[in-house]
Amino acid sequence: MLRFLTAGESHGQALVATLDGIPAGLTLDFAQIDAQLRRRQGGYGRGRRMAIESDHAEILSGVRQGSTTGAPIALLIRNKDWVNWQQTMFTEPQMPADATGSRKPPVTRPRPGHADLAGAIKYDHDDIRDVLERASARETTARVAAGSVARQLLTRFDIRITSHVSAIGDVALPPSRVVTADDARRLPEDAPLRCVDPDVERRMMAAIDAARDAGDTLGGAFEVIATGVPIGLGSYAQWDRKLDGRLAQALMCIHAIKAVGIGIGPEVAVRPGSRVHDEILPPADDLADRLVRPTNNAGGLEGGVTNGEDVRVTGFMKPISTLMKPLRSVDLSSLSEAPAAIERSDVCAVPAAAVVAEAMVALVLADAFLEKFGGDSIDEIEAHYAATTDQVQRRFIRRSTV
Ligand code: EPS
Repeated sequence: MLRFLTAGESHGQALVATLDGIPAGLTLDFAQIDAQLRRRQGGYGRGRRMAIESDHAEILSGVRQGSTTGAPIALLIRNKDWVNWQQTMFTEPQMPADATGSRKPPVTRPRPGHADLAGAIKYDHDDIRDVLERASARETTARVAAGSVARQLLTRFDIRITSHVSAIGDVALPPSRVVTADDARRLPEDAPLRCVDPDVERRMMAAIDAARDAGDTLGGAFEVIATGVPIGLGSYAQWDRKLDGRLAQALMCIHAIKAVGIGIGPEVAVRPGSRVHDEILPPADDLADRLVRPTNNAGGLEGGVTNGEDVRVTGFMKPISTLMKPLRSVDLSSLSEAPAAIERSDVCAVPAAAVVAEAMVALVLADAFLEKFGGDSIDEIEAHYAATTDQVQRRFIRRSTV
């Protein structure tokens, strides 16, 4: 229902996203898109590039006088750094006479863990820059812009998405700590790492400082929480309709994410069933319109279908593969051993990845929402949504009070 593609290189002119399938009649708050882009740029441990950029999305199509028209929405985010790279990244056959910046030598020493080696072989490039420019996590700025539009559609139906950072390297929140959506929402946007425990956050920052001093990098984990998600998004009926599978793909395809957990995630493998599955209790009182689930280990998904509890998805990120103290590698031009290339980079980008993951979750939930309640205009969707919500509530309100 909802599709998007991105294009653009890290040091090219701009990133673009085309988002197709947003219904007509959604009033868009442009400032909200930039606010999400700003959140993605933050976080302790980022490198100097973020001081250059101040991402802003220009909306090129699909919106008229502030409202979506139902046509594809094209978004463009210019790279401010482009002025420093034109002599290296020009698209014309010959360098334009007015190209600014400098001419960078070819990159020939692949970084272990990066797309460099596999990409250079696959696409038959001698200069690894042809790989790394597109493989760069800079691309995620386009995802966040597209995700912000999806998010505004969800907000219209009171579905809200937040996140928090639960681990940086081996510094983590205690496993017993359940972070609520309200805990995460209370975090200030300019919090250094967006961790709900200030002591743990301080230790996380110290770990990032130590990694930076050692010329090393650090990964970590974050959790995305979506509230207000109606029952019945996704389906158990076919493998590619299971929403947990779709969410896992959406997080797994973010740069450097190596594992995804739903609810308590990998912990399900070690606990007995009695401590994994969330019991089902009757409605709290005669007017309550839903059953009670005292725990949410399932992360809001059973059988690949949302069950009305908060959707909780955790992403596990590996350390960034550009190391200032480089690992051993091979110079592809001579095939001799050589230290991996060093590009300007971040020491840790886990808080940024959490914001990207929020955007990806928004895109997947909006897609599943449109599948269930879809229509061509917001009014049509609102009517479908109201009718279904009413039907579900009627099942649970005790007959004596109806
Ligand atoms: C990245 C390297 C760094 C990061 C970049 C991702 O960029 P640069 O090489 O220009 O210093 O800052 O992330 C972003 C630019 C961004 O917007 O998130 C990489 O190699 O993946």
